[in-house]
Amino acid sequence: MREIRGDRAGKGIRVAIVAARYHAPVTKKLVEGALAGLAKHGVVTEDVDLAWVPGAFEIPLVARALAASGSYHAVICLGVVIRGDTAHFDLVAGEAARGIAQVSRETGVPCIFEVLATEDLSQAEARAGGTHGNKGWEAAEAAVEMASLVAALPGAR
Ligand code: INI
Repeated sequence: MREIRGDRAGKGIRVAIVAARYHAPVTKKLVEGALAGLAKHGVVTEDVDLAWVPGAFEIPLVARALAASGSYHAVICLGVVIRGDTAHFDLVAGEAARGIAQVSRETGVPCIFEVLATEDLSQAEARAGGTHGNKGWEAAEAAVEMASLVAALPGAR
């Protein structure tokens, strides 16, 4: 049996981050966490690009363009959707999740989903450098591992 694994050696891995400006103070913390996590795992700053979109609903379109460009080994999607803020919470959060998953499968480029969907602002803050860690950092680790795993799969270019 051969076990196929990714690792967390990020040197040479090019990453795009798509971040939603909605709830910007929290999303910025996620971005900071992602950048710190990428750097910790050896991804150099010159190999990271960051695109801001208005809200989580817009993430899939930009993620798709970046993933399809062939310029990146992984795309990290960051946003914050808070149930209390909108009647269309489920639509925004659902479309972001569905769209990002679709981009990943269609392009073959790992798209990491860290769009927080929480009941209130304090739950989001807790996951963006607070008591529950920083989901941006976790996204960075997932991006590096998935980029390495996809490169190790049979038939990988
Ligand atoms: N976008 C978010 O990223 N988070 C939210 O909590 C949110 N709320 O509450 O509505 C939100 N809405 C904007 C949406 O993502 C689009 O930008 C907008 O509908 C324009 O297409």
